[in-house]
Amino acid sequence: MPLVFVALGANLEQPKQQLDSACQALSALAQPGTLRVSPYYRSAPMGEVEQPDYVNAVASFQTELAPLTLLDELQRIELEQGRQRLVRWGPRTLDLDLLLYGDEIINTPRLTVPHYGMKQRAFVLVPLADLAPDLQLPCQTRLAALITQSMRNELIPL
Ligand code: A4P
Ligand code: MG
Repeated sequence: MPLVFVALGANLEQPKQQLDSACQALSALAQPGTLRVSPYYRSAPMGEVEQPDYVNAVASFQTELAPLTLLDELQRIELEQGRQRLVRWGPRTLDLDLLLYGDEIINTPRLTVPHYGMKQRAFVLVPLADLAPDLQLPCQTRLAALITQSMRNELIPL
């Protein structure tokens, strides 16, 4: 059964609680006993939109769900936690991005895996490495090779 990694981000309405609730919801998608969650980090907002700091983390679990079914479920959880899609890269109560689905490379109109931005984002790479320090990406790059000290300095552990 594939091991999947999901990035969590929130910067509205008690972001830390949003992540706690999201992890509870993710546990229902996971094979029992397989859900792991990284430490939470505070991170400055990426992008041009002025908005509050984010709380970010990464979760991993094994699942029987096919990729697009998993995406449906992630979007359902976002909506249940009050997500409104107003501005791209704008503030949100909860963002769940599918980072990795086993070793699969997926390019469909609704789903790109590995997630397109993950290799550049400290708030994704650092918690991902907390869970899986020896991970190798489907492109054969070692995760550890992508993480710099300045990326680590960008994040404040909560
Ligand atoms: N989609 C395609 N591939 C995926 C995937 N692997 N996982 C499609 C999830 N969704 C995927 O996403 C838009 C569409 O992407 C979806 O309909 C899905 O079919 P969205 O969640 O509706 O929109 P978005 O999140 O605003 O856009 P995007 O491009 O996903 O934004 P990002 O890249 O997630 O950036 N700063 C900090 N510090 N921390 C953050 O977490 N997040 C963002 C959002 C901006 N700044 C941030 C953070
Ligand atoms: Mg998103």
